[in-house]
Amino acid sequence: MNLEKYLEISQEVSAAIKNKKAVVALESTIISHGMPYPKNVETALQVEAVLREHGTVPATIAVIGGKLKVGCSKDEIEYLGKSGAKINKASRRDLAVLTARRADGATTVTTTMMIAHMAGISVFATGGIGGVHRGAETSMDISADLEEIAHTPVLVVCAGAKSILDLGLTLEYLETHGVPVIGYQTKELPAFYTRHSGFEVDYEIDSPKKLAEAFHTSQEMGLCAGMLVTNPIPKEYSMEHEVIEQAIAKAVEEARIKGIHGKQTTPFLLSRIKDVTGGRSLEANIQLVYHNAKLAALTAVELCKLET
Ligand code: PSU
Ligand code: MN
Repeated sequence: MNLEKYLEISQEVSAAIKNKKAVVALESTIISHGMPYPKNVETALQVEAVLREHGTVPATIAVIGGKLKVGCSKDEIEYLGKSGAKINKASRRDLAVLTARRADGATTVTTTMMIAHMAGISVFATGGIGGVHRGAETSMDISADLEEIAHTPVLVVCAGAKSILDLGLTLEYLETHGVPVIGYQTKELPAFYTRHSGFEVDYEIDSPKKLAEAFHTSQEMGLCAGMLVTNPIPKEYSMEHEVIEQAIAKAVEEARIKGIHGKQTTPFLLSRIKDVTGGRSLEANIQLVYHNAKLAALTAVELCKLET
């Protein structure tokens, strides 16, 4: 192994890790592919501010010029946001080739977890994870995120999964691969834009301290596995079930007609849902990311206490 050749940790993040201060990882696909410019950059900077407000150091992760960056600068975040879809969406299969080419890559949940773990960061906040897509029984479109959460020891805080996915199959897949799905102060799996999905989570946990204890136990036992915390969008920002379901159905049908597939699917659906809802889905998306960042920060602080 010669990881140091590739890994570039910012001074601030590296000092925090050394001094056992809480650090929370953030992904960059959400910046380059998940939201339009300039809202993506504003959100990325604001989510870092939320992490700081709650006593942690943010580490936005991306591949830039063949370096695995942990703790992107303001300029790098601006670059990732402005370049948008021109930046490759980098999942596990892309990481080595992009890095060898000295290329850029926007990291998904998968590669953000991988790089966070390489750097020694164990808490990660995002919006939504990838999962088993509707129609996966014929398309076999299953996000690499699920596999990664199964075997990379990082605690991922998200707002559940969007119903652009088949939530029932996503839960089955996670169960098979041994991922505990935890509801934060809820027994029901939240569905990203809405607080309800009709599916139960495996465990309800009601405090950051208890979340940290569960993850710490997994670490101490050497399970070498991730954990998925699903945090419902705050009521005031959640969307009506009917509105969002119709928008999703429309977007999914358009993707089918246009033959959108593979890594283009999620960005295409997100952008169409935003247009169909007149931008409301984007606002909900931004708010739930802040909400998740806060919970991730509080949990990371508790985890630090257990680790010292
Ligand atoms: N869900 C969202 N917004 C996103 C993504 C998912 O609500 O930006 C991104 C994440 O980076 C996630 C990736 O890891 O899409 C999943 O892509 P795929 O389904 O191609 O694995
Ligand atoms: Mn996919």
